[in-house]
Amino acid sequence: MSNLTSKNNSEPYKKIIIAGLDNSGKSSIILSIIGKMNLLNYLSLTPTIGPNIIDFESVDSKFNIWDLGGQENYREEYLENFEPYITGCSKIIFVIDIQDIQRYDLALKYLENILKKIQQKNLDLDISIFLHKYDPDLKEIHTDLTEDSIQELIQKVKKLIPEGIFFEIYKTTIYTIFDKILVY
Ligand SMILES: Nc1nc2c(ncn2[C@@H]2O[C@H](COP(=O)(O)OP(=O)(O)OP(=O)(O)O)[C@@H](O)[C@H]2O)c(=O)[nH]1
Ligand SMILES: [Mg+2]
Repeated sequence: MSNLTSKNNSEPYKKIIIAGLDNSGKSSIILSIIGKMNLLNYLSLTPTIGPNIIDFESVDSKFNIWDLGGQENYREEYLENFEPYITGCSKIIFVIDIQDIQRYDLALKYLENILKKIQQKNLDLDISIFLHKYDPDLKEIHTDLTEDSIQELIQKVKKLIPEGIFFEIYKTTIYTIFDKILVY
């Protein structure tokens, strides 16, 4: 995916950050959001190197989507100096791979660290949490994933989000042409 910079129109872009651990599915989600849903696009994705900014125009709005590649060294870099990322940002999408049970705690820690940065700045933005890879046959493949364990994860997420920040939690998957179900 290339960086596009088509700022030839005066209408402001809405800045959206999409963050989460490596391999959680962020770049795949972006392909779904921007409508590049052919299989080859998904299959040719490689781990994102640092931040990748994608300009996207829908019928009535324009967006800069900041895809923050989630490998550990990049995560540390962002958190060391988060200012350029959150400046002007109106929404953060935080992606948790629901199938990566072993790394829930690591994902939650990363979310917590990002939330701390937001609190320090008193920013006016909202947060969407995507419980991603919530594929149609999820519970058949992952018999260790029960409704209870998912509810527990949702409760942990809710606890982390400070009072006064608007948030929503969704189940998402690229397998049903991007299904998005509001769960809270
Ligand atoms: N089962 C399943 N796999 C998915 C889904 N979405 C993405 N994937 C797969 O997850 C892997 C990682 O996807 P990416 O979109 O590259 O993940 P990423 O979060 O951008 O990773 P980094 O760029 O390293 O931060 C790929 O093999 C995708 O095909 C999904 O909804 N379900
Ligand atoms: Mg990526």
